[in-house]
Amino acid sequence: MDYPPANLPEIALAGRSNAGKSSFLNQLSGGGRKPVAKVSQAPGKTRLLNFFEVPAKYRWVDMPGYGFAGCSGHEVRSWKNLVETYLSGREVLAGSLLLMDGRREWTADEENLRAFFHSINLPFAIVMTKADKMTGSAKREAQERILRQSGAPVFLISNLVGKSADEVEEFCFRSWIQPFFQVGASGTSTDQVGGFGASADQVGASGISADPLLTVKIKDNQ
Ligand SMILES: Nc1nc2c(ncn2[C@@H]2O[C@H](COP(=O)(O)OP(=O)(O)O)[C@@H](O)[C@H]2O)c(=O)[nH]1
Ligand SMILES: [Mg+2]
Repeated sequence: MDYPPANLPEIALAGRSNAGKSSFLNQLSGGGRKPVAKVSQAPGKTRLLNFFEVPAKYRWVDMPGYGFAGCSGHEVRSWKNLVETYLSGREVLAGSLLLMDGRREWTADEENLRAFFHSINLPFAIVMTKADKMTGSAKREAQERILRQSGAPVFLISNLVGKSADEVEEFCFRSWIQPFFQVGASGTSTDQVGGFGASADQVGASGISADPLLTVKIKDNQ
């Protein structure tokens, strides 16, 4: 597969179609004139990996959504091939966020992803979206339930109200991105991140690139 150069750490965004992945990236872009990620009106149509760079710091990788009711075996296989190849083979992958609508249940799809992250030793956190549509007690109940089911840190945010995505970005940066640079700098491992002059001093989402750097198309013949 033809990915961008392996010179920056990456965080993968996983989640069902319509979970709010594109909206999350748009919120992180800081309300610039141009949204960074297209918000989908036709769920399930994205069959690409989209790389969004926070220059010289890291990249978000928006992965195609899942939710396989009504999908053919071929579509499911293509999705699995693209996503699993990227997740298990990408040397600069630092962590993953699993986004889900806060009003939905933890299903077999989420459980399969959790097990896959676990099998490849990839740290991950859950981001529950659409908190603006939930009451206070529903929020507490859902967050506790998903915490139990996922065994991972859980954030509950709204992509439409306030700046709650910033808290998630801070967490990713502190937990996954900074350690990645520190390991690279000490020369103990990760040769591929050495010497490219990137700085990990601060979160830089406002500098997120306006368009995906590169998209990787799913192969249609598997
Ligand atoms: N109320 C509300 N709607 C949201 C939120 N996040 C996303 N949406 C809406 O959910 C739909 C799907 O969002 P999108 O970002 O395209 O999801 P994606 O398929 O995961 O990229 C769009 O209509 C968004 O406006 C949120 O936090 N609150
Ligand atoms: Mg999207």
